[in-house]
Amino acid sequence: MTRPLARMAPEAVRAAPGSVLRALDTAAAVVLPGWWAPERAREAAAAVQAARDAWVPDFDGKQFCLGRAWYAHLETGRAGAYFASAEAGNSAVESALPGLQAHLREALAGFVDASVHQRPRWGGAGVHVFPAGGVCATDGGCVHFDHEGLTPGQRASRPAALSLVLCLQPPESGGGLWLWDVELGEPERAVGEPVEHVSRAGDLVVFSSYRLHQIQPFAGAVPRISATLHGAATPLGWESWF
Ligand SMILES: O=C(O)CCC(=O)C(=O)O
Ligand SMILES: [Fe+2]
Repeated sequence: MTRPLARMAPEAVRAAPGSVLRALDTAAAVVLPGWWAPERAREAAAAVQAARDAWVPDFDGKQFCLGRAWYAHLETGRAGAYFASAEAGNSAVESALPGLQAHLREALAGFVDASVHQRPRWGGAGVHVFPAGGVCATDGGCVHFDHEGLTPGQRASRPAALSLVLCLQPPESGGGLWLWDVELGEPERAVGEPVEHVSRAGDLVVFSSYRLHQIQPFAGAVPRISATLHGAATPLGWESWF
């Protein structure tokens, strides 16, 4: 059986700390339509585009990042560069989008009803830019779990771990997020149909970082821009990184 998406109103979620994490017991993802007003998201997307000089190319320019994305650095042999420049990345995000990193950390704290601290020396929330006409647009993203930032201890103990994706600029068409009813480490079995959410500017999607997902191909002349934060439960509240 395919797990459904749960759509929750931002006001209801703000009034009920922990409700997003609880909903994820049975949902593939929680969608918070209009977490930001569309104008706020559009202004943020414009600020990201104006900060072009601060973008870092990932995977040879298939995608770009404002801030530093750990998985992209890890997978391309730049782990050292990640830690050497995480602070500069955080400053670039803060300069283009003041308060975004703290905002997403606070949002996560409400979703799980726990304190959230930024992992020392790691990047805070950052922004992915998938160019119009690029590889992600034509082929879609890779099918993956968001597991790269989990420590070896977390891989073993498997604490709750969430990914937050805030849509700043949707593409003109396509570019939805597919999520499967498959979790990291499950024994191999037939995979059912995915569920899809096609975000509008300002929508926030929250899902287990252990859940298989993929960005769909997209069309049009504008890049697909999304802000992301990852978090996991620890014995002392939650920690977050990007
Ligand atoms: O932008 C999105 O919708 C998801 C991005 C994603 O899956 C990732 O960066 O790991
Ligand atoms: Fe992902």
